Amino acid sequence: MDVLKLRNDFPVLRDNPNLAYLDNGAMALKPDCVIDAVDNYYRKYGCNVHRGVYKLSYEATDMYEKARQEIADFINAKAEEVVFTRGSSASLNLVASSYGLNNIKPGDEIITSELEHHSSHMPWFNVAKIKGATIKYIPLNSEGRITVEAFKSVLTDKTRVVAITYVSNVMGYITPIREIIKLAHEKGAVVSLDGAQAVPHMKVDVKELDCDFLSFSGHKLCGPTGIGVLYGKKELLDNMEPIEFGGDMADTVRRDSQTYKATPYKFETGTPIIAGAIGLAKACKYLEKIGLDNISKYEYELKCEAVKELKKIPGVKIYNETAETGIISFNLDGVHPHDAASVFDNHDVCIRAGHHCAQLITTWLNTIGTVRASFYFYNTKEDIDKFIKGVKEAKDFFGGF
Ligand code: 7TS
Repeated sequence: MDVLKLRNDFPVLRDNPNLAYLDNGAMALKPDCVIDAVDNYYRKYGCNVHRGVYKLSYEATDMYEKARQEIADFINAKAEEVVFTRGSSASLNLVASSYGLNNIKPGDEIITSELEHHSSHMPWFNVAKIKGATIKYIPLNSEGRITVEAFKSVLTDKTRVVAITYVSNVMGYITPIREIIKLAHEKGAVVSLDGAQAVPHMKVDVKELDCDFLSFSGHKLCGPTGIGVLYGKKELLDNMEPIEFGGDMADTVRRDSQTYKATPYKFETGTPIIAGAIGLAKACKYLEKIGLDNISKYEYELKCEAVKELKKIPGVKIYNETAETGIISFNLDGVHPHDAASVFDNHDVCIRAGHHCAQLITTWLNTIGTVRASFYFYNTKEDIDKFIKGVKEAKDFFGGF
């Protein structure tokens, strides 16, 4: 993996050579090939799909459906199992609103965890409230991890759904998901996996995992904003009701009846996110070329190097030293995470601070928030140097905690 060559694919990095972009957990930067794919659609096609009876629209439809197939290949799914959404939040909500509201009954149990992003946990909290079901939290171990043993301790015959993250956006831990999915299936429960922080960084194969649903966002894997994916097993999607109704998803509409198109179209109401899908397919190809295994290995190395340097600075509390991914969450003694982040900004280091839309885990950590550095394949040792310099300057600035 030639990182310096790869960096050159990114206009933001070319235009800002001093920038250390370490906010990849929030969003990844976009390479030329993705921007060009979006640009090409708007310049050369710019028309709608699935409805025009003219060549230009047929071609745009082909591009859009080819994108679906390529994205399906990326996660080893079938094209009809890929529903385009606005992003992870929309995908996770779709599962809860469609599968959840139609299948959960009073007394049923939904297992989730305190490592969830709000978008994974809150839709099920809502379902539980409406349907009279119970939410059960997997007890985290002393490091804040989900273990298989802890999962077993909350799994019962009443478990109907497991809504769980694959990689935590705050702690960067990888959930032991294969075992959990197997155990959940033995009880007849379905698993809604939040892949927002996993799919961009490691090889994810839905067939191998046997997950029932997988949600992820395009913008975190070098794709455009406004596009995401809900993967669902075909037999589940086929039996689910749409949650939005109208254009393009309808089959027949009469005064006293309405029917819908087949999966996945029945979930894609209105004009779809055409440029987004085309750009996302290009991003998947781009990442595949680099190699997902190379990406995860490299990010982990960067994280280990940064942790080693951080540990030399007194007053730095790292919350997730053993994370297997490229995410570091930490705080500086006595310094509000947002204050620390503004010092980093003065040094052209982009990081995120706060609760990261995961208040259950920041509460568990007994803090109002953390400072988070999150790496991607285009980050370098120089970025780490700038980051560590930022930590030292913050320490000096706030009075050498
Ligand atoms: N799930 C996880 C694990 C996430 O990290 C995020 C976004 C989402 C769901 C929601 O994704 P969206 O594309 O619908 O917004 N996480 C973050 C983050 O950590 N910093 O900014 C956004």
